[in-house]
Amino acid sequence: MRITLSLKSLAALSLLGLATSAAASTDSDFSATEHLYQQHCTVCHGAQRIGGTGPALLPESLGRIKKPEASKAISEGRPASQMAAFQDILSVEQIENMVAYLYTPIDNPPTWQDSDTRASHRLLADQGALPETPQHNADPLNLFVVVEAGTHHVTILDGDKFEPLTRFQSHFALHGGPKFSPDGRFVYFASRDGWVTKYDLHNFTMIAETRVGLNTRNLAVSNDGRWVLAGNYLPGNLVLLNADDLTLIKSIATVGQDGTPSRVSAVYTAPPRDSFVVALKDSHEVWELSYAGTPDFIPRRIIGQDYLDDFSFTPDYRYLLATSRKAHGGQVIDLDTGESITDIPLPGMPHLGSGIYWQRDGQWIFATPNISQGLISVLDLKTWQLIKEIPTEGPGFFMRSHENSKYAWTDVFFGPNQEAVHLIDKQTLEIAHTLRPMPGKNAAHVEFTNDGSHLILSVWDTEGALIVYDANTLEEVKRIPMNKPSGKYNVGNKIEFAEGTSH
Ligand code: DHE
Repeated sequence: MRITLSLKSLAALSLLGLATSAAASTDSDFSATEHLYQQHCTVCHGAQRIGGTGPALLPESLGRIKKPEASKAISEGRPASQMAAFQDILSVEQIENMVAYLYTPIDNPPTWQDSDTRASHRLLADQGALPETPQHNADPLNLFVVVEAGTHHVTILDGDKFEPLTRFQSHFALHGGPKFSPDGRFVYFASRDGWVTKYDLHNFTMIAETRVGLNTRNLAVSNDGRWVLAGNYLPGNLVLLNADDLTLIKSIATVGQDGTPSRVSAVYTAPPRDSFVVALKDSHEVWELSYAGTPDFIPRRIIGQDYLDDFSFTPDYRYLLATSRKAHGGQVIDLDTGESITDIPLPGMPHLGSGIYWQRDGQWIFATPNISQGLISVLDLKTWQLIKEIPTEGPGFFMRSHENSKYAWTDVFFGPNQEAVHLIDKQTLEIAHTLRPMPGKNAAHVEFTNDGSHLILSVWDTEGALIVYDANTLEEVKRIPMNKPSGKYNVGNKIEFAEGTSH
């Protein structure tokens, strides 16, 4: 039931900076719900519900989630996210009121236009005046870019000595892998609240920043180093930037061919195809935007069998492997022909963006963690047959390996055993070792050095650490205390699109 707000409650809301017309059952319910939102939700979802570390909570962004599902997410939390369970904190009625509130449009929905992007742009250094060679003594291809989620900082680490070289503040809640210029000199970050930044790893200097939207998914850099493409949830669009200085080239509204506006699930570069590949979240479409020659960035639309939340490529970038909610499994899209193959046997909620591939008996295979079940699915990339399901101590988030390592490392991010990390033998497909780097604390993301001799693991805790292991003996080499270190990215591995790392 939609109730008109009293002037008093509108005034109270306006004091809170929230012009809204939420529909709870009465004015006082509404006001109470509003306070509950402020108390429990703002820190992750933003005061104006436009998202922060958590997604935006506006009717526009909740379109694909039915109300009972939203209610369940509030009560029980959400796997694979920081979303906590509120069933012991809020009553059933309070949760229902919250759902009604979230599905009510706000009076002045926040917008973000090209003019806002242009106005936000800042050039922070004159790139042309900076030295073109590394102004440090470390191997530039063995640097690690470490995202410290707890403090919103980034540390640049020497990957031979495992010593921090510099540290700087980032925008709020960096998410997804930072991406690099093809020579490894520049790194580009995207924050959940829409900021794209460019940083010079030769000179340890921030070059430029631009805000491309209110809620951003991730970004990709073209293989020729000329373009940056960011994908947004809010507004639902792609934003193309000049990679030199991050000035806006154009924004492209992500509207399906049937006219449905869509958020962007993810955008990646496909180097052998000279193109960006984009998955739309609210339409069954994959877009390919070529950046070869003098590109017009008009998307080629490929129609999938189902929504695509995230995806992985095959090693030759011909096929894209995505989840399919309809088939309760996976769908494979041939990027050359645009045709789809469905019924790929992937149970639960595979986290395909974290999947990795390697060779076994001369055949490419692909393994993906699963964020709802304690198993790793292993597929043959030629036949798309499931080779094995490897049981783990709980659902996992990330997977990593290196072509010189015999193990694929995977965490147990969710559930009571989150302190564990499994090392899967890449040939026998058995768990060869289970480590518990800091008992009681969440062992998470792993990244290898460029030569694969060592790796760094994040212990995701306010009193967490980076732990350096010898990749062969599995001995701990070093421990660097850190507040919630999340992803780490080795420059060489990333620019080589090395086997075992993320795209
Ligand atoms: Fe991520 C990568 C989507 C929640 C940490 N995550 C990605 C990518 C996507 C994605 C599409 C690949 C982008 C890229 O590398 O360019 N993540 C999602 C979600 O949809 C999900 C489940 C819910 C959401 O709210 O977005 C989600 N992710 C999380 C978290 O809760 C994590 C653990 C903490 C955080 O920072 O929010 C988290 N995601 C990461 C990290 C990567 C990532 C560290 C990069 C991994 C890599 O090795 O490249």
